[in-house]
Amino acid sequence: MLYPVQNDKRNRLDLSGIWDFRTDPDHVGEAEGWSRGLSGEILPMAVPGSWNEQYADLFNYLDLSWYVRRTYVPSAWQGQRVMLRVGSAPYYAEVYVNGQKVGAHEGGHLPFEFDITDQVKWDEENTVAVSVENNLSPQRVPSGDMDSAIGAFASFPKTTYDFFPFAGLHRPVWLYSVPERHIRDVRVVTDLQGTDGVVRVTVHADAETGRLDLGDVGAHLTFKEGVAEAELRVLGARLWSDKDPYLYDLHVRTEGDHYSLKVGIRTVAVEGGKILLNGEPVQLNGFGRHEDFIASGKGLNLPLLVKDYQLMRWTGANAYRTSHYPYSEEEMMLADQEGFLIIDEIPAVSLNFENDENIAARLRMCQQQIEELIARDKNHPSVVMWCVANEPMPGNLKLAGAGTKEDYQDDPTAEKGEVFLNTLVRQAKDLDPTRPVTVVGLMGGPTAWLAETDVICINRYWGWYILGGQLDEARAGLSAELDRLWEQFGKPIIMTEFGADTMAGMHGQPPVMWTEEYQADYIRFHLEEAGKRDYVAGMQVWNFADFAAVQSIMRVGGLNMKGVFTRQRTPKMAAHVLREFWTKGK
Ligand code: BDP
Repeated sequence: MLYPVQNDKRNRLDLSGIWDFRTDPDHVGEAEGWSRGLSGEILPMAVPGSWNEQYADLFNYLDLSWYVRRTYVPSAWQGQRVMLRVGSAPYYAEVYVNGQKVGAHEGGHLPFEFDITDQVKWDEENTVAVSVENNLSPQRVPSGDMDSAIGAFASFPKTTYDFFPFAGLHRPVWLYSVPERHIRDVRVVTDLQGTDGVVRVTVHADAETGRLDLGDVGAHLTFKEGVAEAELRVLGARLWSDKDPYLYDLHVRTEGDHYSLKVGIRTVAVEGGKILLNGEPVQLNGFGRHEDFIASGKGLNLPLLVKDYQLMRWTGANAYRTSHYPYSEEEMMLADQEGFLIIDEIPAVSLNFENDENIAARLRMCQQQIEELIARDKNHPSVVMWCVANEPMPGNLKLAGAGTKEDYQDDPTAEKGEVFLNTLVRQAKDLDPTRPVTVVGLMGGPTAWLAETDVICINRYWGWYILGGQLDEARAGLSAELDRLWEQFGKPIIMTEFGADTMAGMHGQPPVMWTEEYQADYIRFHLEEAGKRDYVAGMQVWNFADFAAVQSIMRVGGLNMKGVFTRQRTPKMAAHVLREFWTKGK
């Protein structure tokens, strides 16, 4: 799937703006023809955006809702294929044009599109309607509405994770047009030979011949059954890296079509305890994050993107993980441009393996998400790793355990989880053999679940969920565990989460939990211990900023407060500690 572009052959019309909106708790909208226009209690609703943040009354509403917008389609587009593309609509969406259903999509955070050429009216306004619901269900990924979340983790809404399950049209809805005979897909893989960059391009198109151009290098394309391949050699290439994120413009032209994209020439590899970018060891230091902000919720918010990148750079970070779902394509493009190294994650957070029917449904969804994510993000130089699950959960978790086979010998979910996760890891490797693949492991979870991954990614809360208030003991626990994992796997380790909830403005001497001093000391000891170990290939703090959480006794004021910035993006003391470590010598 290609990101729509505006150029000499293609057109794009952004339908972002204020749409008509109405909730449909009784599910009568389809029968009553709401797809042709809403009546009754219509609310103005911004797209992109989450409805939960725009109206207090809708804060906890996750059920069916309708969005409707009218638009002309420019007559200059006649003769082209017209597509309707939705950037993200968690969780299940149906799309209508002029009252006719053109398709449906399941799963949030990934784009989908339909060819609506036959539905378009050229001389009058067209009605675009999207119905969306984000009901929580054990068969969805991520899952919800399950009884397993009890005790301290019981939350409202009833999720299996702590971030708020925002709903709505979170990314732009576009109309775009392509020539009748068009380029369907482009895949770019880059390699290095000495100082030369090798750019291998595969183009899928309805065409006989075509051309590639990248700077002053070009190649002819000859299509066979809709596919053409060519290799470009860039002598003395300027490589893409976090320090110099240089991008080349690649133009693909066929008889009737033209598509261009940015290409970063770089390689990623794993060797022993190191991650290599262009053959040199690199550290992935930064954050776990969320798409989350006041008023926009999980909606694409461009000024916020730019600001967040600026703040991450200020700390000295060069990496982050798209915890716990794919982020917007605009975000990925900014990462290419700004030189961030991304661990790109599907929405598989807190998978569990307890009911065979649910397991099968979740596996199907995870496989779809991996396919859609790799199709979407495969050409971004910033994406250096795929992550196919965050904190899969054994039935009988040994929170502070070592996660050995013996620890889990009486837990049947250990085996089921292993089969499930290995299936995902292998799928990602098959679809993209050029990037490492990981699973982010839960504290105390079975370490066997990480065995097939290329990089050992671990979330650990030494000094928070265990040994809270006891930073010396926590430091010893962390150190011993890091060394044990290195001994067990001999692969690079990234701490993809470690963090302490901190109420901005709360101080203490001695530094007790929840104070800014505690978070600062907590982060400091983690970075010190990591710095002593060559095999630690990155430290990613949980979280970049405070974010909206489901309500529970664990989350003050509806927020997870492990951010080193507040939700409004003011720094806590810990942000300065990161800056001290990560900008040293820069
Ligand atoms: C980890 C999860 C993350 C949570 C975090 C926390 O991966 O989504 O927000 O813990 O509890 O278990 O703060």
